[in-house]
Amino acid sequence: MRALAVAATFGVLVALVVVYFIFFLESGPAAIAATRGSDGSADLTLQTVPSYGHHPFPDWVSYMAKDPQGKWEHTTIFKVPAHTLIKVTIYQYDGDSGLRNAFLSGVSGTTGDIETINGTVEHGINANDAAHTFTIPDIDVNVPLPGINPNAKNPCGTAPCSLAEAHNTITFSFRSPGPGSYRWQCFVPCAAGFLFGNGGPMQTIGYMSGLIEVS
Ligand SMILES: [Cu+2]
Repeated sequence: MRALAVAATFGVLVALVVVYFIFFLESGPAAIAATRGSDGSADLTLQTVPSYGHHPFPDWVSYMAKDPQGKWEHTTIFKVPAHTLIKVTIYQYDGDSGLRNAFLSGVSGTTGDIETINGTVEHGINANDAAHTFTIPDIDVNVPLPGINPNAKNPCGTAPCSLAEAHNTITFSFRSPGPGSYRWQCFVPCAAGFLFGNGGPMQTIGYMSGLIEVS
């Protein structure tokens, strides 16, 4: 009887571990592909939202990405071609949280080391004005995204946000590296309600971090 009980308990534990790994492996968001431009470049269109507004974490900040059909998807995994100019547009709808390290308020790794913010060329922003960053550490790309005016009358509530709601439009380009999987993330501690702003969406793929799959 004792051997049987031990074997049954062991079997249940093994089954739970298997289920855990299956959920872990399948819980990542689906990847979307960059749209190929006629000039050989590839386009990525993203938005940063103050609250996702849907299950399972409606009040978390998040990135969203536009798929080639023009539909907003809740993913942070992007497929881009290797050694290609990637043109990025980010519609930023969130208020500022500020950067702890002002170094990250400067633009690096983009074409000309610049970003354009609502049409104006900038080499960086005031560290206190940052809502999020788009950063790919392995290839030194860092782009700070300024928060919206705190007095804006039409802030976005639920993702995906629309262009009629208060936002900043940020554009920049960078050259993709060789094939591989590159981590990217936001470096603003923007996770409201978490210890030092760094839990929840800041440590969950699909919200404030993701992968750039280069092939
Ligand atoms: Cu962020």
